[in-house]
Amino acid sequence: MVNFFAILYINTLSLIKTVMVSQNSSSDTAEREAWYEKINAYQLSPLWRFLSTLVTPVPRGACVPYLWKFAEVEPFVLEAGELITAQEAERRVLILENPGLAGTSQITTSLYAGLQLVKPGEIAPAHRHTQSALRFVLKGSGAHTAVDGERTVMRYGDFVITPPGAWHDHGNESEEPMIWLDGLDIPMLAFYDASFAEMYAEEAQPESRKSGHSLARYGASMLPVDHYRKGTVSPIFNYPYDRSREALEVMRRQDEWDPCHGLKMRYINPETGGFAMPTIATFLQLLPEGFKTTPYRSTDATIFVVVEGHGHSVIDRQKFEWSPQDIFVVPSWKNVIHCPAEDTVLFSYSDRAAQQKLGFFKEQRGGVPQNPFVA
Ligand code: GTQ
Repeated sequence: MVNFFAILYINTLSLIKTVMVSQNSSSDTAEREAWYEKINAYQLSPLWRFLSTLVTPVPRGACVPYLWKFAEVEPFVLEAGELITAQEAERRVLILENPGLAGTSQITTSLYAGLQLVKPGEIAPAHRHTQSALRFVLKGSGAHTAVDGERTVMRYGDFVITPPGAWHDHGNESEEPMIWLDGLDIPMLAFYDASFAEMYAEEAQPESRKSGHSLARYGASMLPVDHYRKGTVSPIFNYPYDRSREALEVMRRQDEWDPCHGLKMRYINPETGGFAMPTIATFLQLLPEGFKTTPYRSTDATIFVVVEGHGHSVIDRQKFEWSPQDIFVVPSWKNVIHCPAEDTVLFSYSDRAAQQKLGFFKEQRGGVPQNPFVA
């Protein structure tokens, strides 16, 4: 790893030198300028003027660290519930937009996040789309999502999947409003220009399987005898928090804490052992009181949700205080350390599932100083 980064730094140095020479705009004579304009009419442009911004020595996206305090934004989510119905809005969601990505509806360069409200008695009508969606429940208990004919009742901390192309509607037959975080790969599908969506003929899809069926069939460390891999997405679509939390609690007794992550698990597709979703990786981690993580950075900008505990994180040298239900973003290649003031559970999601499949995911542990040649 050290050698790899040493080589990276040397390469970076030579790249910067090349770029400095070629980017010196004062060397762009009037003759060159006129020529650039001439070829521009033919939809051509000289790479040497853009190389350094196209092929950067380290990730240099516009995404910035940010934290949403649930207590601050929840009133607005509830106010939205007075302004418009779930039926009219189709999805009544407040988008969490990264301040560095204004106007894009993105929380990171590749991912979307929003806070969805479903009030008692409401239905968010059935539709389907090529985007993958996850729900992470933040408030309320007892509302449901229906996916491909099966309903799942949702509770605090549950991680729920809507696979690409699957019909889904949300309903709330409980007595209280429900709020969850939506995480989708909308920017990725937009990048590939591969978005398709349609409404279902009815408001809610018919129930064709009993609630709990998928979890029983696929979530008990068994698969039906003749079941072989069917697709790219997990057949489990609700990973209940009580099960995942219990697993972390039992494992902590071994006292095997990772310096960067505490006790961190990834949600899997039981058919393959791969990530539960094709493009989005999801994780749940336990950090014990007083644990201070070692700096860590990776190329998958990550959205964290505080499920339990108070504390703070330092992201790219900025401090963010958090408490339960807060949501924060760690951009690509920015160092993060977590400092829980009490036992803490963090849920997180990122595009690591996609990056690993495509072969460019990188991570670095231990807080090696920033490349000094990069501002
Ligand atoms: O619940 O299907 O936040 O389609 C954005 C787009 C939620 C959903 C969002 C969606 C949904």
